[in-house]
Amino acid sequence: MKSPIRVAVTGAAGQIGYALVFRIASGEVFGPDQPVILHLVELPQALGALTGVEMELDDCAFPTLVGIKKGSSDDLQDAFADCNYVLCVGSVPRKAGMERGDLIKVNGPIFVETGEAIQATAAKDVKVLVVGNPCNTNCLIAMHNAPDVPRDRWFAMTRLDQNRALSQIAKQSGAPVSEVKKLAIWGNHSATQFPDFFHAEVNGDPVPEVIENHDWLKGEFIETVQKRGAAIIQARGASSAASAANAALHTLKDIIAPTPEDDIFSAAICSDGSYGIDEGLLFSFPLTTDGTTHSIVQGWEHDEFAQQKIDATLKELREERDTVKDLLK
Ligand code: NAX
Repeated sequence: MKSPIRVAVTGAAGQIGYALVFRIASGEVFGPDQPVILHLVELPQALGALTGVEMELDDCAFPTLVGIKKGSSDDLQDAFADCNYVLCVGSVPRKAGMERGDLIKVNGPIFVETGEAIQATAAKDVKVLVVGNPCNTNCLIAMHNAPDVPRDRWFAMTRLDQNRALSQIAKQSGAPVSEVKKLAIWGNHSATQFPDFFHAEVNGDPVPEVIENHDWLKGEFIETVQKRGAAIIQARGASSAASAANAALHTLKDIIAPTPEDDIFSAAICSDGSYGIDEGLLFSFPLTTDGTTHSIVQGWEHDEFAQQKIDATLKELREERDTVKDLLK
């Protein structure tokens, strides 16, 4: 038996957390022969609810779950001690009347503490995935406050956007979702993101050839993906939870296993300056990995339409970075 890995999940008693931790415990991500110790982290007032989650995990009797540690957001250094993965799901949700800038300011200090604690006590090989919004900029803040943790360990989640885009293209083309590949998300996990249909393929053919209605691709498709989160809130009366948890697990699988040769995955990572994106910004790109080292897919050309979309999401991320500049070390 391998030695256990430790996976921390903040906001573990929230709706995404509840949809996430059982699947991690089941062995679905790290495999049936990889023991896992879960570090479940919550605000002090949610620790009671967290005990209920812990009891249910016990009651699943998962063979791969060999330990549970409960942690409080009051003591993140203890909560993240020796963790190999830290999934930052918990953050203050956007309330009615709150501007995006207000949300960034409320959540920023949480991610200062998160970064400091990861640097202080997490395992040397730690990888961090930020889900809590605004996830790109929260991740940027945490990364800056953990300067000793290499920059290729930081990810903010855009897999949900990628999956939403995959399923829209599958429906429109009539192909199964498994035949849609290379569908990248560029930029911010927000309504400015650019789901790049130009480089996507269905059964190996370019999407703009398979789907002849380019007005749909440039209009309704992009808008549906950009505004899917809001549409789900309206329909369900609550924000995406199962699909968001699924995307978080999907991202972990994306980064720990080699990418299939005919595909890419998307996550926001620390830009190296590729495609003219400011170095150091947390920006979503098309990525591939050998299971250890990921890299940005190079050489994709963008026409004027696509470049305008990328410029718009870049502008938004620069503004977010400026809003939190006091928190960046
Ligand atoms: P919930 O409000 O159901 O759960 C959040 C949980 O986090 C709560 O239990 C709360 O007690 C806890 N929490 C808050 N601050 C914390 C802190 N400082 N430390 C530890 N725990 C803390 O929200 P949920 O629906 O689970 O969403 C969680 C986050 O995911 C939100 O920020 C949401 O905006 C974000 N999302 C991100 C997505 C993405 O694609 N990147 C999509 C889904 C989701 O909207």
